[in-house]
Amino acid sequence: MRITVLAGGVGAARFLRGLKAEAPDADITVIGNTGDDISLFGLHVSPDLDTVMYTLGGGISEEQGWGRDGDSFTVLGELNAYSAGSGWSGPDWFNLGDKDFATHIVRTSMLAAGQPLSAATAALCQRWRPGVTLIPMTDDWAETHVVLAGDPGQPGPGPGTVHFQEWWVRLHAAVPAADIIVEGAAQARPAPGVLEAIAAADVVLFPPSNPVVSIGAILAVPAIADAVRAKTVVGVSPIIGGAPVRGMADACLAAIGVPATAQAVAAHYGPGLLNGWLVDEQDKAAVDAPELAGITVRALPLYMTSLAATATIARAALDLAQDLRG
Ligand code: FO1
Repeated sequence: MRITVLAGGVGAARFLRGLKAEAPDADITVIGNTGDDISLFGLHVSPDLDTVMYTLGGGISEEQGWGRDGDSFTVLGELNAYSAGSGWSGPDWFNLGDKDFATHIVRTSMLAAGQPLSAATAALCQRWRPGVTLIPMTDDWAETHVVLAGDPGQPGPGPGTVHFQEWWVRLHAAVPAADIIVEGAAQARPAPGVLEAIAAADVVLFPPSNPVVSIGAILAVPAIADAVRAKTVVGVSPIIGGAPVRGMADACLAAIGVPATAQAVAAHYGPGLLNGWLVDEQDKAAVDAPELAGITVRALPLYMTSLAATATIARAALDLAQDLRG
């Protein structure tokens, strides 16, 4: 069975562990979000690609959901020491670990040698062996930026726009966002293998990733959205009981005017894209919601509290896809 998954960070990576356990013989291709990517200290950092690679490859920091297990932060401390008072300064709010730096150095050196991001990702996966084919959504530049909401009482230009990571990590998404834009996505081409993996898939899955900055960023690449629309797509709600299970997807949804409910997220994707939708039992009202006509909704426990629980969710997604394909 061929499964293609559009993946963001932590939620997707944990879901993929369950999917691999539930379908060990499946050929799984993961299309990873690169809108989160950021250049720091001259290095290209790909947080969502690394979270999938480390999680499935066994190198993830479990408590953080990002970065390497058992990492130290000596290099970052040294960089910050140079920032103080010298003519140079670098961000001190993005915690890059010493082991993690090696990943960004390998990636950046391959990019500097003219290799595309997809080749660098494949090279890094040679070490981690995640058990899936991990392909970035595009090899072109595409970056998620957040337009900060100005103070309605203040005339003049708003506070401006920041890189998603600065909003997410430094500002903790606490400053309201007026909009979230994936710069460059409209011109970006799918990376080699992306369209083929979508076309060849028996099912395309949306794991419980952030619908705006993860799944939404991948779908912002026009050719990808068009290819996905032609397939049977089953999604897993990242929102349970009106709140994101993890992260701050509600702040992202508010930025685009979508309520943080399992039903509203499915309606946001729409029946032209989404064919099946799994919601938690707390949201079972979505099963018969007229707003979701055209989308088959099923309710079951959605908390990924263990590998077995996650595998059960993955099984439900595959079964729904099977039923939808007839
Ligand atoms: N997220 C944080 O909240 N704080 C951090 O200091 C942080 C560092 C970091 C370093 C490498 C990396 O690959 C990811 C990192 N993240 C951090 C997560 C990152 O912001 C992700 O993009 C989000 O979790 C959304 O996927």
